[in-house]
Amino acid sequence: MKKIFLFLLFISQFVLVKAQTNGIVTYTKKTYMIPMRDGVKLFTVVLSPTNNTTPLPIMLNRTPYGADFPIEEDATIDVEKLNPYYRNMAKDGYIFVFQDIRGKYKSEGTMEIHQPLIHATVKNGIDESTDTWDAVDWLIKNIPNNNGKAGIFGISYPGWLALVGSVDPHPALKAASEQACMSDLFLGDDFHHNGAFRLSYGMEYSYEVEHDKTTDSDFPFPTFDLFDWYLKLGSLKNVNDKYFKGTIPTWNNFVKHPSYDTFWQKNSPLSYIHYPQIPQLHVGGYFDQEDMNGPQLMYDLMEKKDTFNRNYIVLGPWNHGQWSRAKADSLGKISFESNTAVWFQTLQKRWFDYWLKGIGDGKFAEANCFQTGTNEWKTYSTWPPKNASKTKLYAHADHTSSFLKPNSTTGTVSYISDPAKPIPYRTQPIEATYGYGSRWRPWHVEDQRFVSTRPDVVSFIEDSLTENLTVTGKITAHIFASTTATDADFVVKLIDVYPAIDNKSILMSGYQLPVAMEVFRGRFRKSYSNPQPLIPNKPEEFTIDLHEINHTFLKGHHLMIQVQSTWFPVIDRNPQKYVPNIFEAKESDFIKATHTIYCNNQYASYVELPVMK
Ligand code: PG9
Repeated sequence: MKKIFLFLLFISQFVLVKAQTNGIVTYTKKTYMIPMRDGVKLFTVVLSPTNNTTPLPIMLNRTPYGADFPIEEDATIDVEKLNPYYRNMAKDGYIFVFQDIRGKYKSEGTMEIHQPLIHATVKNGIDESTDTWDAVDWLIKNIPNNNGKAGIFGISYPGWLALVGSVDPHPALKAASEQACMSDLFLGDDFHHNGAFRLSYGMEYSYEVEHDKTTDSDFPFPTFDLFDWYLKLGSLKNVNDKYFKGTIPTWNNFVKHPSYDTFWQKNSPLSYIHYPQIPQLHVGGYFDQEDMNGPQLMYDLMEKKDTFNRNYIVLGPWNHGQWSRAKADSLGKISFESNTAVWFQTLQKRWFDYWLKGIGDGKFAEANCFQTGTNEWKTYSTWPPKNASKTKLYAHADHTSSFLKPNSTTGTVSYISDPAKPIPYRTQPIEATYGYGSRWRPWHVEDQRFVSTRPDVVSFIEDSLTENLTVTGKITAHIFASTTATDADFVVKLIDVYPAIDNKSILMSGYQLPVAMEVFRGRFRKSYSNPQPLIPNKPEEFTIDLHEINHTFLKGHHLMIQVQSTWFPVIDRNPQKYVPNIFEAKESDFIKATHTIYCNNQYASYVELPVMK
């Protein structure tokens, strides 16, 4: 997420949807420098309904991406020009507050990306939770006509800020909605997935936020298509040697902490978030290209201790933050057959109206999870639902997959993985992540036919389904594999293959939609903290969490398992020769290797599916 999105957050006049306002026609802008407990002042924009005299709740959004927007102090803005994300709330009256976090844009202080909460353990410790507390305290005391209640919401980094802002909250903070927060930056989400480093994202994002604290910065790439640029970059040590020169703290941390050491463990919300202290609505997208894990893991974590029933989740068919747009009826070529953004924004309003204004009966479904395939919203009293039965989809050596375990004692499938010829993770050109024309946002639903025929991609396809098959909950791959080298990555995809002639939409015929996919870095198979080399030619089990989905494979479609070992440049190249720190690998450490997937009775590779009865 970056500034361009935040800009839209404020003035989306290009997507006007005319609707009846409930009396509120304009909002007035005021700005403040709000003092924190250590004297650092944070730049804050307040939008209040013009000439409001009714006590209204405060909705807080804290951000590293620039809270200000280009209208003058005391100027008014037409309610219809506010972002659709919260426009329906604005029409009924809220006081919206946008705040630059310390160290970014117009706020004082210093920042480094995503620091852990420390206030509970360090005397006089300051963190984003205490800053939220101080901001709420000041707002409640100083903003005219507030009703003494505040809510906090946000997407991505602001989603994480909503999550941590509701830890040890100010008594006036009554409800929160973390949306696409990140859960653990080593195990999943933005910077690493299962220990594999997200190169293009990690490099471009850390530069964006930390190169110049007063703005967002685009790395000055000399080419449009970055596939070759990243390939020629060679070893990751060249990033600091040639470009960053040690000036980007988050990059330096990547280099210093190549495994799940105490730095990452302390940094992880999994270590400092325990239970929902106020009502929390987690919101996530199945196809979120940045923070797919966070909402699922945070819901799950808090749910274990949700004694007051304050913990709720919404999962939709979305990419990163897509629910905040005016329209979300499709992603790439995948149609959702309804405007899911409007559906969500209506729920979001109901949620905050209840907790902050006392409107409604407060009956919210525990889980609202869109079902892709059938394209229907479903509600569940537990998430994932308990009535799914775990079913194994096996890979067979003849490149088929089926629910039957292989009989043969010998089946295997091998391929050569060459770090010099990595597989693109999406079709070229690989535009800069947030650059002009970037197709970063829909890549999770890209048709996989562009790689399926490569010799270093192996596929296992099932017969066409004779009836619909609904898979709801966590998908886990169990891949038995070996390599001729001493390290390897395994990318596993569960793919919905559309019929050769799709009568529903002929243009979708044969489409290969990845409904779940993830990478695993082999060295971490036993421990993320103590990586170990693979033993050449020894089959081992790699257990890979492919996250939660809710998908119906329609009658006539096929299920397909696909495995490959490079996903470039979103994932850095595993040298395949084990070295203690891949950020310091030499060019000569990057070697070709033959990887073997085992598909036999002794070592049966499979993907476990929670199939709904
Ligand atoms: N995904 C972004 C992020 C990066 C790193 C940490 C937290 C968030 C974002 O969109 O804000």
